This record gives sequence, C-alpha cells and structure tokens, in this order.
Amino acid sequence: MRIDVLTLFPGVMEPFFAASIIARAQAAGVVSIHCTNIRASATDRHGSVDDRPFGGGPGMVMMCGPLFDAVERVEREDPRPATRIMLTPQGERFTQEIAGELAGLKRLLLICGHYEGFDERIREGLKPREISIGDYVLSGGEAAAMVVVDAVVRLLPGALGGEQSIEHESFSDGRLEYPHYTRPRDFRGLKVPEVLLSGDHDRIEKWRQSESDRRTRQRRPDLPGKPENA
Ligand code: 6GU
Repeated sequence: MRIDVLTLFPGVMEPFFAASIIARAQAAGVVSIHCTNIRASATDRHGSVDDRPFGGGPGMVMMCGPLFDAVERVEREDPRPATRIMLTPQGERFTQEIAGELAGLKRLLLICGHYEGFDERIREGLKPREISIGDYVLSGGEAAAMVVVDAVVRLLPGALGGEQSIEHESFSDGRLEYPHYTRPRDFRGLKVPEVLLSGDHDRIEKWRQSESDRRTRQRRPDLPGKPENA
C-alpha cells in the first residue's frame, strides 16, 4: 500500500511514521508513506494556503488552488488510483470497520486541513471521503490522520508479525478485549487470576470469553458484540 499525506506540518507527522510498527511495516515493504507540504503548491510569494472567508466572520479558510495542485501532483507520482480522504470533524465517524475497509485498498491520499475549515469547493471538486475521529474539535487534521494511518497499517498483512494478535483484540468482533497479566504472579499483593496459571486451555479460553463479555456489557453496552458460544 502507498499512503500520501498532504499537510502543512509534515515535520509533525514524519517522526510518528518513523517509529514502532509503522516504521517496521515500511522497512518490510508492506507500506510506504509520503508526507507532502501543501505550502509547496502555494502560488504567491508569501506561500499563502489560506485566506479570509467571503461573507466575513472569524478565522481563515483553506484555499482551493494549492490543495488541488498538491493532490494532482502527488497523484501523478503513482499510477494506482488513490482513495482521497479528508480529515474533518464533519466526516463520518472513524471505526475499526472503516480501518479494515481502508486496509484493503492499494493507495490512500489523506488531506489534513487547518484553520477554520476548507473552501467548500474542495469537497465538490475533489470528492474526498470525509472522516472524523470523534466528537471533539482538533486544531488540525494531522493528529486524526496519524490515528487513521496507525489503525490501517497495523491491519496490513505482515505489519505486526504475530497475525493472530489482531483476531482477539478489542473491536475486531464488536467487543472489548479480556484482561491481560504477565510476571510476577503476585505484585504487591495483587494476584494473577488462578485460572491463567492452571494450564487448562479450555478453562482459560472460557474465562477470557466471559471477561470480554462482562467488560463489553459494563463499559460499552452500545457495541454490537454478542457473547460467543452462549
Ligand atoms: Cl478529522 N479534524 C479536526 N480538525 N478535528 C477533529 C477531527 C478531524 N476528528 C475529530 N475532531
């Protein structure tokens, strides 16, 4: 997969993509991530990418020209058609299901805005899929784009190593994950549940299922997950 990110702050994002699982996935050839500064497509001598809103009002608006140019330039760098995604609080809510959908694509182009918003003709002209990561306002799309890239890349075959770790994790089946423990067995009087030390894999599996169900009911009754083997 190839992922392009258009942003005014490539320097904020690059270190994130150069660490941990995303770095490993890139080194393994599973994904390549390219950040492009929208400002490189500005046409005036000040490098303007935003301007005052017609009709007045507060804040600045992302201009059409530099963004259209940046999209067209970056898309020409690779013949595979890119799925355009705009990060905006007005988009559909990002979920694990959408992450899975995006992970099946060959090329993503993420567009990060700043300021008060995008000129509406960016939506009309570029027809991006609009994604929000939740009901709160960020000062720009960068943090949201990092969330989306992280959630997608770790689903790509070969990105994680032990692929079975994905099957059991929270949200993969609409439920929360069961609790985990590691050494020591007794930490300041806090004990590891006996069942996990029993070596009885049937019992352990049943315990994990029931803890997962209990957590989901208690914390996230809105999730669709149904108790398995019930
Ligand atoms: Cl994608 N962008 C911004 N600016 N704020 C957000 C968001 C995105 N998702 C939630 N809040």
